[in-house]
Amino acid sequence: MSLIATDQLKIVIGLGVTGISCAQLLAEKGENFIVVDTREKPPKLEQFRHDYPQVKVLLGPLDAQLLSTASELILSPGIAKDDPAIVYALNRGAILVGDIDLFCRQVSAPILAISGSNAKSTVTTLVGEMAKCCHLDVGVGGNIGTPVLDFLQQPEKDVYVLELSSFQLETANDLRAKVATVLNITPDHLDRYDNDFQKYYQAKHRIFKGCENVVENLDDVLTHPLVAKKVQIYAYHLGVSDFKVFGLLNVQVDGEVQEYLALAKKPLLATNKIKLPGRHNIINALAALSIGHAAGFEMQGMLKAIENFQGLEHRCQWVANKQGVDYFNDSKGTNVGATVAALEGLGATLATDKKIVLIAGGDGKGADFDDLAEPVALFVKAVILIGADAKKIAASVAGAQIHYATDMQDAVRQAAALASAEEIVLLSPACASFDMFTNYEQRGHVFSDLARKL
Ligand code: UMA
Ligand code: ADP
Repeated sequence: MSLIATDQLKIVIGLGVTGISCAQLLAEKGENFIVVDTREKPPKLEQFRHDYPQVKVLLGPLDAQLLSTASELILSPGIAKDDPAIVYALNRGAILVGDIDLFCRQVSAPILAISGSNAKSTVTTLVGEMAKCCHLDVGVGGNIGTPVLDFLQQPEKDVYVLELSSFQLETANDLRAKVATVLNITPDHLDRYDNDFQKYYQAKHRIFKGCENVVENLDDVLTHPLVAKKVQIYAYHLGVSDFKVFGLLNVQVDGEVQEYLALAKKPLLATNKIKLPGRHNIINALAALSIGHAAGFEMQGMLKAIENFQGLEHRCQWVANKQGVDYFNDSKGTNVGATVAALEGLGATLATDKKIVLIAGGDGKGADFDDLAEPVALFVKAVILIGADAKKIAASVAGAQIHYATDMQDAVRQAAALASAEEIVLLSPACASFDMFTNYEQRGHVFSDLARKL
């Protein structure tokens, strides 16, 4: 077989929602392509075969020889680009692209691109709500769920707000976002990056390639981009607002000090009007404001969106009050940085003698849990551990009161016995759920149902 790449064949790698959206685009364009997936039975295989009977689908380990016959490899985010078969094909002249680049080539509306280790879905959704309140027709998609190419099935929007994962950014060369931001960076997905935090950081910072405006979180130095001087920089932090910097401002109202979101030392919205729980959500509101401002959204519409926004399920979501104890479902807290933010964010809202009972544990994805020690010491009364990495977490928070639970029911029962009125029971696992649950949503539902039934 000739190993020389032809300019005819394109290969879509992965038959998940991204791969299917890529296949749809190529089929509509009449391109010559096949689809491969390493799994023996990708979940949507039957449906795909039904919808695209003419498209060849090959399953099983990636075949380096086959891939090297393609002119273009269209890679799904769930597959790493350093897979040996892919590297082999690239060395023989194949070009690597992802769905984000294919999308950017097709649309001319501005793209607001949002990445970060945590808070992406919350901020992306809130920026989308801001766009709506500013009477813009908006598409909200990417890692949050809707593959970006699905937007090509509809008339072009006024603006696209895209949540982008490091996996998606690995193959994004042509993003040229109107506004690009990395909200925060703490270790996650290190199993995909050879345990090398710098590789993960570099993948995230690809979001800034060719962008017009950047938004920087001054509280996290790792979000500061290396960009050309002509790129406009907007910034925010949880400190005092300054000229061009979104932040906070204390204002005297009826003899009382009231905290406001602010810009250029002008108060915008009282922070007690924000419905999302926890201090960490104040920085999320400031991030969304800065992104919207950089995109040219009108201020009143943005503030109305913040006031109306109830937050997303499984993200420090209040689910019940039983015997005076508030129960929060933060099942989406799937890494250490997220749980640290949830503890600090909710802990700051408690009276000094009140504490959090934390339910944590699961599959830690190879993470180091040591950063949990400080917020646990400050805000946590007891830690109830579940799942595969329970012992590893216990070793990192050794000074804390630790209990083990056999399952979520046992964990919630123990938490209810430990928490007192005006305290909090928080599920924020710092881990993926796959060792005990189908996904983080199921884990969150199980916890919430148990809490409501107490
Ligand atoms: N897979 C294989 N072999 C293949 C192809 C995929 O084993 O040949 C596995 C992957 O390792 C992964 C799963 O199948 O476990 C799905 O991978 P995929 O690339 O087909 O994923 P999609 O269904 O296209 O969904 C992707 C994102 N998934 C991933 O990045 C793993 C979705 O984010 C995203 O919503 C969707 O595109 C639309 O843009 C999910 C996610 O978990 C929610 N993202 C990670 C996160 O948020 O932490 C990054
Ligand atoms: P992502 O899409 O990046 O996973 P989400 O908005 O779904 O982000 O939030 C995931 C988790 O991140 C939340 O459940 C919470 O524990 C944590 N989190 C929320 N805001 C922040 C923040 N500003 N910094 C760090 N962690 C946060």
